[in-house]
Amino acid sequence: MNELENIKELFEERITSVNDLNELNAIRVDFLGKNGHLTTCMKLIKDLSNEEKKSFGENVNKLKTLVLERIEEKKEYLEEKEIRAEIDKMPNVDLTTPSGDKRGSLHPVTIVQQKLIDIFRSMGFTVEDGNEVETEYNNFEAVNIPKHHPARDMQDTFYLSNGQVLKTHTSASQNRIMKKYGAPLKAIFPGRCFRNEELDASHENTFFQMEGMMIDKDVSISNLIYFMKTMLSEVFGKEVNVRLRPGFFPFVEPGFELDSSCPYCGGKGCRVCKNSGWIELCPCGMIHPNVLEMGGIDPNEYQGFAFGLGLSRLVMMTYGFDDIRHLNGKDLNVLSQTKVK
Ligand code: FA5
Repeated sequence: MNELENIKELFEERITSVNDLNELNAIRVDFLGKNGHLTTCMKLIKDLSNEEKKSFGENVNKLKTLVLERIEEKKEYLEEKEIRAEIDKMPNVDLTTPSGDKRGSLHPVTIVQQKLIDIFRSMGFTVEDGNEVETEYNNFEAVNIPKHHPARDMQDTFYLSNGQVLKTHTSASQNRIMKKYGAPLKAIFPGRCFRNEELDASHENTFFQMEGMMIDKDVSISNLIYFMKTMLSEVFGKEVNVRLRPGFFPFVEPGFELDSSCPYCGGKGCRVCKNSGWIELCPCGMIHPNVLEMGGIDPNEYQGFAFGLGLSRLVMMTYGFDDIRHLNGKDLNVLSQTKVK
């Protein structure tokens, strides 16, 4: 017993004065190593009488637990002390201050998307999240594109082994949102879309759209024109005109391509509008009765419009990028929102 008390005293003395991790390791070896004080005590147990074995064994174990705990505590303390010493040696810099010119920035898509969200929120629309991986049903069937319908060819996508798809358009969320809110509803849902495309300056395999839907009693094409004109005038910071041309999408009837008068030349003709005075911006239309019905909304009672803005292309136009691929690239000129010409 005396022997154990001596070991404990010696341990306390050494652990209290230890100053670095090497010294701590030496203590561990001296007490718990192969020939350490405590290991030697353990070896003695076998030669004791049964009674002595029990109490001595218990006491050795208690001391061993204490030694292990104290070494662990000290280790944490010394490690932290070493890190602090390293930090103190470093030049006096505040790692939390922004780094002047090299400061990061939001991605242009995020900036334009945020602006659109603010505009639509101010007009009473809710903002919804969409999935990037969708069921084939939501992406196609629920927007009136049954299996083997030729419209599927316009949006070739990536099929996953579980039968789901990378969504080809934000319209894939229409069905879920109708089921979530029922009618009436006013919602926008921006999101990343994927298509198996030939890439060029205006086609990416990964790009952003922003969808919007308004469903209520007596909604007409006039409402669609009003909201689109207001949104585009806000985005471009000046009053623009819009015009509708016929467009085919199985999920709207009638369907349109909506053009905006060119905000850069005021309609006179320039490089951006390819001298036509108009820019093609936003496919849209009145929601097809089948689509409303599949979303659980009675088409005899409610009507609605939907649009699918090409957000990446709008960003290109807003910032003057000549190639959509900059948006998924790592060119710092793009990420810091300077014009790439
Ligand atoms: C659609 O995706 C329809 N879902 C839009 C819609 C919604 C119509 C609601 C009616 C009602 P479209 O395939 O034309 O339509 O794509 C819409 C916009 O997304 C295009 O005008 C274009 O700006 C953008 N877009 C389409 N494909 C790409 C691509 N590969 N790269 C970049 N932008 C693209």
